Amino acid sequence: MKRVMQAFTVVIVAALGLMYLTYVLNAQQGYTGDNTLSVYNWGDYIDPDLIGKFEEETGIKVIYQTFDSNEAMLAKIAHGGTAFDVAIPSDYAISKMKEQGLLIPLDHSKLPNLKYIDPRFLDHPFDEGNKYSAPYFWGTVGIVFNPDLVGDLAGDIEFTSWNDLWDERLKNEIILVDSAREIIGIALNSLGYSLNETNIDHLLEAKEKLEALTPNVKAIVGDEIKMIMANEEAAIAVVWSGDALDIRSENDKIDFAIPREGTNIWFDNMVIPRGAKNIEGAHLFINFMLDPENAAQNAEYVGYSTPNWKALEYLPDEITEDERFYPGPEVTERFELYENLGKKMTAYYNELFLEFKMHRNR
Ligand code: N2P
Repeated sequence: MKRVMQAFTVVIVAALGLMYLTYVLNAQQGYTGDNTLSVYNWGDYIDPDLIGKFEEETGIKVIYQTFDSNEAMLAKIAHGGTAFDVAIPSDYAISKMKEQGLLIPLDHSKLPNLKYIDPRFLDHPFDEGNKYSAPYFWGTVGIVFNPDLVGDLAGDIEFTSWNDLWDERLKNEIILVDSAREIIGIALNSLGYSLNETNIDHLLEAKEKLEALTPNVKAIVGDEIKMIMANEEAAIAVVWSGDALDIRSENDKIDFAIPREGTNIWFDNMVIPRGAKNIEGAHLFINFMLDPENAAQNAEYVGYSTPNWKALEYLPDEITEDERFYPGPEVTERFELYENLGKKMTAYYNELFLEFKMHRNR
């Protein structure tokens, strides 16, 4: 009996030793828990090689899903059916998620690479002290155009004003990004109103103005915009700034303009949504994306502007010095950040956008 007990003790001690060793080895790699990490990001918004690199470095398998608007992302996370460990919403959506208790605070001690973020992109009112969010990409909304195709139709147009989109020579030539705030926003901008307008008369005026754009609108789509523009199937598109660079990498004729009335400036940040199953892994992922070399590789691949000052050193000067993609603070000061307009107003914007889309199909 004594011998059996001794053998039993040896086996238990060996098993515990093995468990401890695995733990230490994993911990050295910064990984002590679950083997998967569920990431929820915008479409076309990461270099897939970086996912592979992260998996190799940590032994964590990434399950990756995408969304194409903040509204779609918010609905899915608020519904709670799927647990995500990391998501990448924009500023006003982060403020909404905070308000609805949908975010888990970040542990800054696990994010040493935060020091590479330009202070200009930290501590914004949508998340003071970056308690819940770490910067990923930033940008604006503008007009991508093909000067040859526009030239054939209306050579004098350079899109210095949002109102140029309404020129009747541009019939069936404009592609719009399928996103409510952006599209209501171009009408608001063209009328000189705020992108956070809550005055119903002004909003109805904007909707009427949008409906007048209908003859010029060829399609309202998501990431397909890039293919349509690269293939020269349309002359003009309203898109987020980084998409312009991505299209340009396929077709160097393509140009990009930010109209003089101003535009939206946005900041997309990484967060950990409520219900996350791998909080440790989420911090590893966020810190990995904050690493300057990884951030530069990501920016080069997707075309968007990085908030990582150190990453800028690895990027071509012709891009980081281009004011359209890296506008300085004196320029962006004139741009407007979307505010969290509250449930009712957000629903109203969505409804106006839907009505515009329905009007097009009539
Ligand atoms: C689209 C990513 C755009 C993000 N692929 C705009 N916030």
